Amino acid sequence: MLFVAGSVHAQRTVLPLNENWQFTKDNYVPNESASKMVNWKQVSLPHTWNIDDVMDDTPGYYRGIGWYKKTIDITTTLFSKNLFLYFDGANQQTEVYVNGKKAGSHTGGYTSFCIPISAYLKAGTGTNEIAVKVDNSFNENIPPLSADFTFYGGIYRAVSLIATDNIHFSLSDNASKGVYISTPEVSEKKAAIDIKGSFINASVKRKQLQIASIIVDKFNKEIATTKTLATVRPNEEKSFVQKIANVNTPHLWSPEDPYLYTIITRITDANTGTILDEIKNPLGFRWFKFDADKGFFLNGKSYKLIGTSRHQDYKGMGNAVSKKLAVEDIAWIKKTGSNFFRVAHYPQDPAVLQACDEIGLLTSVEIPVVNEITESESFYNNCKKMQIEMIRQNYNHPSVIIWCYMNEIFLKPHFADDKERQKKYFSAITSLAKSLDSITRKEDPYRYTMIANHADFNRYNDYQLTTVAMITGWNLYSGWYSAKQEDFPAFLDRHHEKLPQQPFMITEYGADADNRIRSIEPLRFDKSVEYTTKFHQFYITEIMKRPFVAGAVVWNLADFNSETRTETMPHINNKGLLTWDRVPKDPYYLYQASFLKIPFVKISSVGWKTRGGVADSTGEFCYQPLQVASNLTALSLKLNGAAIGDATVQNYLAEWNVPFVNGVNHVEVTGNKDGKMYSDTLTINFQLQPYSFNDTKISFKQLNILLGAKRYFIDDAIQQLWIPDQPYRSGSWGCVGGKPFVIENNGRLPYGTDKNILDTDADPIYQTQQTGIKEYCFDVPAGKYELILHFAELQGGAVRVPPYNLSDSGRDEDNIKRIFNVAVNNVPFLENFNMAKQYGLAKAIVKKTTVSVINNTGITITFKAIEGEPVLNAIQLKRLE
Ligand code: GCB
Repeated sequence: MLFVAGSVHAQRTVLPLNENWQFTKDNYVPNESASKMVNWKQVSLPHTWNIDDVMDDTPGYYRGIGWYKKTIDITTTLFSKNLFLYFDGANQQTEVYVNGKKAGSHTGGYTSFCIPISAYLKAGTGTNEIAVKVDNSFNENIPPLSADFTFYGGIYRAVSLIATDNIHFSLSDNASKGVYISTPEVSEKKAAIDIKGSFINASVKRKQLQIASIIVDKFNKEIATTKTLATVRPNEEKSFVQKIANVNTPHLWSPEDPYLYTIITRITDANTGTILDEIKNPLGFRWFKFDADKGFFLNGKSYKLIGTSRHQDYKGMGNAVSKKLAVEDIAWIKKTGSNFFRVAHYPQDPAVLQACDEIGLLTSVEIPVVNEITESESFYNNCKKMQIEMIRQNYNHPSVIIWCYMNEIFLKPHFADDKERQKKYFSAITSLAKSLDSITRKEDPYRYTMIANHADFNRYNDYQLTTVAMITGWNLYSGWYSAKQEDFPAFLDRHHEKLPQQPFMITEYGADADNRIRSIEPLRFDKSVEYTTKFHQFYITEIMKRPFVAGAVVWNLADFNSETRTETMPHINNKGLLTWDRVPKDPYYLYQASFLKIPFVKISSVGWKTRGGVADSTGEFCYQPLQVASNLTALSLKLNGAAIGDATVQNYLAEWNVPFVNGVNHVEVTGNKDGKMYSDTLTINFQLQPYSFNDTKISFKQLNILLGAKRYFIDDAIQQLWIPDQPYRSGSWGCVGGKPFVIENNGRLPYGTDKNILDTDADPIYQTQQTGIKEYCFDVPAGKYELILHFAELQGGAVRVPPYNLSDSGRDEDNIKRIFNVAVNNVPFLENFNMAKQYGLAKAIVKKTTVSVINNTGITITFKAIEGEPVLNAIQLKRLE
């Protein structure tokens, strides 16, 4: 129910309409009694119906129709107004019904839309039903067709009811504000402002009106005003143009000082003086340019654009993220020391750009034309409509400097088997790009245009996608998807050499880091945080060396859902500097160290607080690396009060090999800048494993071991630490025989598989394996032990290829027969064990037993092949008595 308190004044009222909606996936016919059988569930907005099914083990998620309905009260005062429903966004096709009649519809999941509803309303309490049909089915005419993110369905942004006077600024212009502000001339000395817009007279009378635009500063002090008189006939829509030519010594807007004026545009009845409608817009004075040699300039000063992208997605919420959380994300970006935000791959909640204006982040915004196109008029028209909606809805944000309209559009090249046809398809993309570019320049001559390409330089260049837009964007992943990091600087130099006139920026770069995975021997695609930290360090260094690189954008601010992904955290893209629920990973701190202008010292391995490892031969320590991100030159480290040593900070990182002791380790790092001390501390809980089980210094409690892996895994759900395997050593423990499982002919994973392991969220426990294992031994002393063996059949079956995967064409793995017996201290434990047959492929299998060890015989687990090679994925041993 919507209650409108008190009177509604002449100016517009905006009432939030987010509570008490009913939702169903059943068939519904608005306002028909036959629909009474529908099962409704009460929800509030923002809402998506895909929170759970994008995370389960069943591939795919619901892409279809959902209905929302709600009853609203329309008081007589409200009834006399012009009423509109304003949707911040719904994915992706929406039809709006009022009292059973279709009032409007919208195509596209990422731009706002506004539906006039007055004609369908009745005055009264509880008498008006709003029903909204939302459909997120695949539609070949609506971008995005495919992408590395999830197309969650629902009214996933806020809805409001706008009530205006009969005379109001246009609400029918692509859900824009109806008023467009631009600053065609800005300098330190003076600025000129253009105000354009249109208004409507929906009354039956001819009216004489005054349109005034008033600029006020931060303190609400009037700076300049312009007024225009207009006469409007009944039902006439009229446009207006105003100019304020001389704002002297404007306070400039910049990331360091995001000073905003407000521009109030007002319609007044010229005869009575009543204010009929009023709109407020932010106004920021800045000028900027891109230069192919020197990069980007704002207000005459050289800037390297540094920032991240972001998806509107959060753990447990899908894309139905509140405005508050969206705004917090903007603060996370700003706090890296960034000055830029690529709003990719689609326009986001209106609160996002407002926050960028206020906090001081420059932005580029884009429509979701990703990976591929459909060669149809309908597809082209939807792209154009989206581009126009995006520009008009976001035109007044001073933070926006670039409009973008395509991302990696050659990633999924159609017609691979028909080269002639393929050329036509590519040319169709070029003409779509040209028409989107020219629409954009016409809509907004004051900003730049951009396309984000992937690293296939020649193809994009051959089809002019390097030069159609004013700036070329490159998404570069050398050292991640492709093997060699050094290809990254080489690519930058190549662009500059081949296209010396064309400004460019790196629109994406990044590597996955699963915050639960750590490694002392980090390798590409092991998903360890350590690999990714080094990756970013290398990239930052190369980016900063080259003035012609206008900017660089990390992919991504936070981990996000991409339903088709598998890997260590199925359904999640782990390229975030933050986790999905916004916990900073080590590289986040590297960015702070690199770009914050204040002295900075932070133990960046902060996520690796639960550690463990085998003691060295002294039995007292285990050496492991610890990283600190800092912009100081040198730092010193103490462990439990004792000095460990000094380290020079190199490219914003300092590293120590720390002799951790069993139990609590207090680490303190300090540094000095201009006579001032800066420090950080961290407490690490280290589970030291005895060098030899006979060692009396440390008593053995529990071991959790990953086989065939060089990584540590912290199962954060239960704070359990898993350490990598070691070859068996007498007096200790380890594996005998076999080798780590590696996917055949795979150019990426150094070990293990990337398949989703069913029935577990701790996939890394099962994704690696020792193949051909003969024995596993623990030379433990007498006692009672719990032994748990973890298995999964990693070999066999077809592997789906997610849409982002370019050089990987998917695979059909050979199914193999594997039958073996397992015995524990010669007692049969598993017989004729056939994982594929008994459990299925890639399924987590847990086998538990207790073992009593008498005397010093230890525990020996033997694996005997019946067919194929025996395997073991992980093993746990716990002392019970
Ligand atoms: C890209 C895409 C982005 C993906 C990213 C990745 O190039 O533009 O949508 O998420 O790579 O992580 O693979």
